[in-house]
Amino acid sequence: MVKGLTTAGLGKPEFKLALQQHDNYINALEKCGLKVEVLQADERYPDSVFIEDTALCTKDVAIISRPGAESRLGEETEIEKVLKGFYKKIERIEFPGTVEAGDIMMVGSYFYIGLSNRTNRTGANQMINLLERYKMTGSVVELNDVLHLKTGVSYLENNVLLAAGEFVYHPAFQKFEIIPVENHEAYAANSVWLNGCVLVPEGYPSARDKIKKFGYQVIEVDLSEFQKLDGGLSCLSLRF
Ligand code: CIR
Repeated sequence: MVKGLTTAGLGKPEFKLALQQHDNYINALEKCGLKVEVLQADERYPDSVFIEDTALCTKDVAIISRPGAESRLGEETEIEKVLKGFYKKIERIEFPGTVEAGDIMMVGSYFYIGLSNRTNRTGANQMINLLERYKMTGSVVELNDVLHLKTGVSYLENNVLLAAGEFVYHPAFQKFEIIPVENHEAYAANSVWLNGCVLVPEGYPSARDKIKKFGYQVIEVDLSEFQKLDGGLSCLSLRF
């Protein structure tokens, strides 16, 4: 993972510390009541720890994505093999479509799909068509400043949306009650709601306190070594 893609300028991750942080992340998921299956490292793909990008897992179907980053193409084939053990129905994004599922935010049966450097319009349209085949739907959101949609926005259920930067006043999201994350804490905008708990990256006290004020139980996880690779809290797991 130390060879993963990055624009963060925060230096190389410290591998041992990353392993510890990964263990703590798993413990936090389990604390929220999840059963966790940990996959073996795949040394061919330094970014494969950011497993969220490789598939969209819905209730009835898993949709295997097709990474927009060249070096990540192939990760999805491995994940498909694993998801076959959990899903009867598997669909796929096909060439020339690209989708990284970090660009997809689930709000019930509605999915917001970020158009980014990694997710193109063809891929997003394929995704929406597939969702509609399974009685779900979605729409696209254009991004300007972040890697993936969920780098800057997270749905915390109960009509509450945690948002930073370009998403705080984005017209697509004004129907939600927005918890604004300050710019210097923008990394915390990628938090995850799980069974009523919210996992928040450690080191962002203002965001943490705002989320607490909304009545959520908060669990903090230090992910500094993954942040060095532009990865957030949601990216490290597929949750279904
Ligand atoms: C990448 O650039 O693809 C990885 N270094 C980070 C991916 C982060 N994934 C995510 O935000 N869902």
